[in-house]
Amino acid sequence: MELKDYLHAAIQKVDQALDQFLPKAATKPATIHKAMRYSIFAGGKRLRPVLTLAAAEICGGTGENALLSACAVECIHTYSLIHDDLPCMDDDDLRRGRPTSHKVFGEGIAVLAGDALLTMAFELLAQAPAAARYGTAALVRELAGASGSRWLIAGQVLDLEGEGQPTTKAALKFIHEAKTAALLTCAIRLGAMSANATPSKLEALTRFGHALGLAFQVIDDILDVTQTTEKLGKTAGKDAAVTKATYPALFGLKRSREIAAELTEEALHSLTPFGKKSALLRSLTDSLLAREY
Ligand code: GRG
Repeated sequence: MELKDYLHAAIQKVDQALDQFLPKAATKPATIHKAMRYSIFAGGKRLRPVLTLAAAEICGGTGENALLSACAVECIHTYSLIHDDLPCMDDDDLRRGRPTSHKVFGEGIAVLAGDALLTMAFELLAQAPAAARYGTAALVRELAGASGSRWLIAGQVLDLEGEGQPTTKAALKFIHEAKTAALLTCAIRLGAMSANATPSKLEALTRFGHALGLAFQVIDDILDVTQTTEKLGKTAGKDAAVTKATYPALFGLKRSREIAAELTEEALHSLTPFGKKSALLRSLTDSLLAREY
């Protein structure tokens, strides 16, 4: 199957499931449910839930069994974006091509919409079917770990504390692991776990997720410098404006592009055990290196 067709079908499945699982916009109190839906249906790339479905399939499982996990990860990701955009964090006006949640609903509701999506993630994941090797509690622990204070939140803390501060390559790599690679890897692992992946396949996909997540963030840093706000759907040039620690700031654009290519190569290499079955994940990986937003 062509990557474009696969993405179209997978995104449609995820969107339909999110629409089914999230409370309707009219559910009382309507403001919070409108705000949750506003951000979750704002046109994100759906990379993480697509990776969950693709990881399940490469391990011989079905997208169907991975759907609750896929939606849970997208809820966590969207919550992190809403909170990241708040005035007390990055203070951004634009996200996914639209005014940010706090611009539309006010700061209080934006905080609560993030909180509600975070909580919703675990309500969904708790209903995910267990596999022989991985019970539902293992899935819940996986997502809680990746989105907790050791990883996703750690990334945000270090990002906040690092603004305007000099950094080292190792420190920057850890920020990228925490704020991006951990949740992306978790998305992939949850898919594999839903398919009852063998420990060695789970391990290979964990290496894939780690390298892909780092490549994704290096490219995100590059795009912040090279693309326009219109193209990105979020404010371009923001990292340099707040002197955030980024790859282009530390290594320059040329070396950052080489690093992204090296990490992409590493991600592709980790798919070797899957042979021909990995064709789709390979083209998805290649397409992320070439992405423009
Ligand atoms: C827990 C508040 C909180 C934040 C967590 C730093 C951070 C982590 C979030 C800020 C946004 C950011 C730069 C995250 C890093 C990962 C990343 C590149 C997110 C954007 O992901 P895309 O491009 O977004 O997949 P879409 O909108 O397409 O889903």
